Amino acid sequence: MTREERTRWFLHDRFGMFIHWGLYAIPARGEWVKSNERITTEAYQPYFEEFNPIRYNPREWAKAAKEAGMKYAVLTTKHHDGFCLFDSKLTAYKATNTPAGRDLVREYVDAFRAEGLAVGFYYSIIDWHHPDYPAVGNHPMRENEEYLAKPVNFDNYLDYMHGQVRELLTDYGKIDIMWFDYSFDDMTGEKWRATELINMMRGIQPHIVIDNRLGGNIKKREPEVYAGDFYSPEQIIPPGGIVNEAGEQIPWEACITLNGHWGYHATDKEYKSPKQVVRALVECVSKNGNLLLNVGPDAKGEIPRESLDILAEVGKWMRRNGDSVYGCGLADRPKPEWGRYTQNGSKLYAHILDRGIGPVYFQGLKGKVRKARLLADGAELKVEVPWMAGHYGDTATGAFISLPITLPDDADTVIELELEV
Ligand code: H79
Repeated sequence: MTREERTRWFLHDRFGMFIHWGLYAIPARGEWVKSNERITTEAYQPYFEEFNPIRYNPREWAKAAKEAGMKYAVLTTKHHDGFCLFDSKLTAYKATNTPAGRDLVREYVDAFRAEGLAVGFYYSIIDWHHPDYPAVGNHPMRENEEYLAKPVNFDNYLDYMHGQVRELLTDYGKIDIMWFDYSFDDMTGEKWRATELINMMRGIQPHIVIDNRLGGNIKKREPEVYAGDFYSPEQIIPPGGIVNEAGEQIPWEACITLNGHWGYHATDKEYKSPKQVVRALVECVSKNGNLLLNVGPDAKGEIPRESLDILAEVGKWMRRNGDSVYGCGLADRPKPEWGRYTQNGSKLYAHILDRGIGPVYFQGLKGKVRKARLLADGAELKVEVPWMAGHYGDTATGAFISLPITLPDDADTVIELELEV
C-alpha cells in the first residue's frame, strides 16, 4: 500500500480529537509534571494508587468529538511518564492495576468505533518509568547522580517498546493511526530500531497511518521507511503549508491544545475561542493540512466543561459549513485579501473573515462562476459587476458578490462558488 492510498481517508476527514489522559490528570499541572518538577517514580506512585476515573465514559467523549465535526481521535495509550491505559502483558504499570481495574483503551476503541469515528493511538517512545530507558533529554532523573550511575540495557527497553506496539496493533482490531512521540537529538531513527518497528507494524496493519516522529526526513524525495506518512507540526500552523524537496504537497496535521496544556491543568483557563478554533481549522485545510485538536480529561474522566462548550460551538459551525472542510484542500488560486479559499474539485469555498465594507471581490473569477450560494443556508448569491467596480480591482477579470453589512457568521461566513468546468 502506498502513502497516498493510506492517507486518502485521513486527508479527506481533516479534523480529529487528540486526547491526553493519564495519571498526570491527578496533579493537574499538565502531562510534563514528572519531568518539570523532577518527581521520582516513588513520589509519582500515589497517583497510580489513586487513579480511579469513576466518570470515564468514552461514549461521551466520542459523542462530543462527533458533534464537533471531528472524524477521528488519537488517545495517549502511554505518555512520557510510562503509565499504560491499556492492559499490556509486558508491564504492571497499567490501568488494570489501579483502582480503575480495567483496560481503558479497549473501552475507548469500542466507543469511538461505535460512533463511527476512526481510531488512533498515541504512544510515547520516550519512557520516564522503564528502568532501561536512560535519563537523557528531559528525563525527570536527569540531575540525579545516583540514578544516572545505574547502567541501562537500552535493547531491553526497545524490546519492551516494540512489544507494546505489537500488543496495541494486535489486540484491538483495526487501528487507523499510530502517533509516536518523539525523537530528539541522537535519539532518532534506527536508535529506536525504527525500520524493524515499522516493518512489524505494516505487517499487522498495512493500512495504518503513522506520524513522522520516529525520525528520518519525510521531506526527502525518497524518505526512510520510518519517516512516516504525515508531518506533525505542534502548536503551530505552518505558514506556507508543507512541501517536500521536490516541491510536492505532503500530508500534514497540526496538533493544537485548547488551553495551554495537553494534559488536564486545573488552573489554566486560557482557552482559545470557538471562532479561533474554526479559523485554525480552515487555515489548516486552506494549506492542505489537518487539525488534531486536543482535550485533556480530568482525573475523574471528564472532558473539562470549557472544552466541551468550545467543541459544541465549533460543531454548530461545522454542521452548516462542513462541506468547505471535508474533502477540501489548497485552492488553485492565491489567498484572497478578505480571507481564505478551500477547494474540492469544481467547488471553491470562500471563507470571508475580514472583508471591510462593500461587496466582496473575487480576483480572476469573472464569468467563471456558475452558481454562488451562502454555504450555511444554501441561499443564492448574485455575482455582479457593481457600478463602482471600476475603482477596484481588475474589472476585466474580477467578480463581485454583495453581502449584508453584518456577516451572517462572525467566525467564518462561507460562500460556495460552483466554478465553470
Ligand atoms: O504529548 C504532547 C507533549 O507532551 C509532547 N508532544 C505533544 C503532542 C511534547 N513533548 N515535548 N514537547 C512536546 C516539546 C517540548 C517542550 C518542552 Fe517543556 C519545553 C520541554 C521542556 C521545555 C513544555 C514546557 C514542557 C515542559 C515545559
